[in-house]
Amino acid sequence: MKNFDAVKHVRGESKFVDDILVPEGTLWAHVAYSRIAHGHIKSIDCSSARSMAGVKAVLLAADIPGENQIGGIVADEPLLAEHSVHYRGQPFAIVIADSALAARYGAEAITAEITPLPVITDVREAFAKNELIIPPMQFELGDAASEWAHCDIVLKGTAETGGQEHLYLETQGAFAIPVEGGGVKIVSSTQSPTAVQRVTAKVLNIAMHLVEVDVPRLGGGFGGKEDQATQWAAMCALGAVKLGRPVKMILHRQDDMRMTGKRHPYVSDYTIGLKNDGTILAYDVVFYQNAGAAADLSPAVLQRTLFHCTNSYYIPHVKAVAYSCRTNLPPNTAFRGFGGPQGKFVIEAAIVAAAEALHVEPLLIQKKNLLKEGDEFPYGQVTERCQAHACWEALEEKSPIEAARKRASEFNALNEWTKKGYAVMPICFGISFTNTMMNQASALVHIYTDGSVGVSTGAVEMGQGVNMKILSIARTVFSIRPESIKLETTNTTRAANASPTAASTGADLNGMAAQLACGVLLDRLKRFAAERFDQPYVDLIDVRDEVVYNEEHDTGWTWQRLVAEANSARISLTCQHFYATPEIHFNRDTSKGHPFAYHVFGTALVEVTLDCLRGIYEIDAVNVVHDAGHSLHPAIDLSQVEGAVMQGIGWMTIEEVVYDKDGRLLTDALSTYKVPDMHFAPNVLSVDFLQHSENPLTPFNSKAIGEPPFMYGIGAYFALLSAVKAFRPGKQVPIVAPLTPERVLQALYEKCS
Ligand code: MTE
Ligand code: LUZ
Ligand code: MOS
Repeated sequence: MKNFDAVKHVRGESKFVDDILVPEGTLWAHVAYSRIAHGHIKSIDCSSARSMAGVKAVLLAADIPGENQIGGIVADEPLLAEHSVHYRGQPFAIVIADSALAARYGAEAITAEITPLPVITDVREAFAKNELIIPPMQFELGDAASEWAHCDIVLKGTAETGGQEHLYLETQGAFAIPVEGGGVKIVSSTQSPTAVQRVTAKVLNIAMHLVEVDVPRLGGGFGGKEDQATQWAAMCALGAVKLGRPVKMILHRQDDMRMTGKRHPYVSDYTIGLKNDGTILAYDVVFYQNAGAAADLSPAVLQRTLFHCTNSYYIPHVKAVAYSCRTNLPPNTAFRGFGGPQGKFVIEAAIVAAAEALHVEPLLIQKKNLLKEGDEFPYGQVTERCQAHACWEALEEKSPIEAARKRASEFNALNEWTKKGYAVMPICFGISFTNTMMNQASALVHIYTDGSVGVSTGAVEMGQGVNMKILSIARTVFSIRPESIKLETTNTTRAANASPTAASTGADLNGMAAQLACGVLLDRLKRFAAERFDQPYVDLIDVRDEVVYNEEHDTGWTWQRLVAEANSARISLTCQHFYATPEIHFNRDTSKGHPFAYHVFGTALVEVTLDCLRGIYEIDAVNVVHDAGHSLHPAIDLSQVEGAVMQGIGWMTIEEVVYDKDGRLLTDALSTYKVPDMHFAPNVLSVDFLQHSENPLTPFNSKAIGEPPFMYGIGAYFALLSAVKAFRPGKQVPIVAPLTPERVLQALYEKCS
């Protein structure tokens, strides 16, 4: 089945928020934001803005009828700054005007007098000043402190990873229409319609049932719209209710880059202890997360860093501590991998350092310590259906690692100014929201009297193909043509109290709910048919390819006939179903439990070539064996892996988010923020799916795919590092990502201290 969205996307027919035909009387909103990273607001002067042509209103914190609060996990973030500002780009006023341009000019005419306060951008400085968002978190297995004595070598090190701009093609935006009774209908580009509904109701001081949120699709989210799409929708809703007119806001790219949070940068200190044979005995790690100026999703991200701090390895003694540190940067937020990549980077850095000390290839240590069935994670869960070795071995067969090692060493012996490097990157990623309560979803399925089907769930389509996957589930259950099924927009009145489409669980949770709902409807129809055909055993009625069979005989009834007859017999053709992941639990006090429904495994081999004169590089080949279970849609899953790999490589190599010491984003446009393009993509990006991987907790044994393959990109960093070391053997290179060409040149030519 082709992804039905593809044709519309290519023709430009898909409708995003900015494409909606607006009714007459629609107004446009634009935000005025702080140009200072930290300070007290003395006054805000809106007088000239208010008198400008086309400007209908300027709204400030005082105009909010309900709570001026958008914080999800911690209530620490106002919708509009009132007394103080905490980052550059923090909104403090909304200008509403009769054109987008007038609103923008209005916003530019607003001036704020702000008394500056000291600005912190550095995470270590924030930690030293005890600027913590939440108390520290800790995961512990065994007793690392007393294990060092049993190790042959013990190494200490530091590793840093940078931020990352989401760069969804569709910038943040929303459109709100006032409705009778004081309510509002919002079309939002959000991964979490329910969060938009909840926060808008709170801000407007109205009941949630007065706020309807509709999400047709997103032009990408990548986590950047899990929490941070809410504020723009709430602002539009505020304007719509205040002025009684529809209000629309679409952020300009540069404003979006300045105002919204990104992937969390981390600085981490580790100690790793091994035996001479490469067995890892103990690992101690402290993570310092740069949260930005408010909590947003940082505590959950921080915790996932701990969940994934040992990546794909079994380490018997682990102590991992994590601090979420407050700085004067825009609040950082969810981004594909959700803290997992930051955790995995550090253990990989530790293994590479250990390999150098033991004079072995890192892959020997990686393979030696790979998770096996029954191994315990630091959070107490035990591996089940562990595919770590299966993926590694399948990769060996597909693309022998020894051959890559030989290619590199032979090439490097012959070439002085160009060096090749390679790295293996195994992954293991837990699937479920780590907050157990969030692992629930619902589906509402209507069969119409002509046999066509409409499916609504809480899942948001953001390019990841979740609609197509749910469609294929419904099609498999009903055994009807895909054209007969439509995935409806995601709407809070059809799927209430939905979790965000995040944590890669969209297809798992909503797919299960849809499968159950379709199953109930089919069963109802079969029972009805059994009665009509005097068949005492319902199981002997079958619907296949839109034909109804009784004991394998064609009854002459089509699917359409069955549906129409059932309707005439007054049988309900609608079903709503709920799904909650069974068996999962987690004790937050002890940090032990069984938080994940299952784990996704995989292994990648990354090969690179480094130009040691210019510091630039090419990613030659990425070979992947990935565990997608029984893929619901192999073409979609393939593209998810390909996209995630490129996004991961970008994070590790050329994507560099830079703030100056005053908290000003210097990389606020695509001229200064570099992302991978087709030329940067590897010549070979080959993905094989692991065969025979079962996974009973999902629709048809599938596995979540959205985030895990992002982490293969980490292999690019260590492949490049190995090429650097081939040019300068023994050089102690600071482990700082991204490894931009500038950093490569420093590593290649900096004098040894
Ligand atoms: N793919 C596309 N094309 N666009 C996106 O925004 N988001 C990623 C991933 N793949 C994203 C994407 C992230 S961060 C997540 S959590 C998952 O998709 C969410 O969708 P799923 O749960 O349906 O896999
Ligand atoms: N969001 C969230 C997530 O709220 N909890 C999670 O565990 C998670 N994991 C990945 C991505 N988003
Ligand atoms: Mo994805 S970071 O869970 O939206």
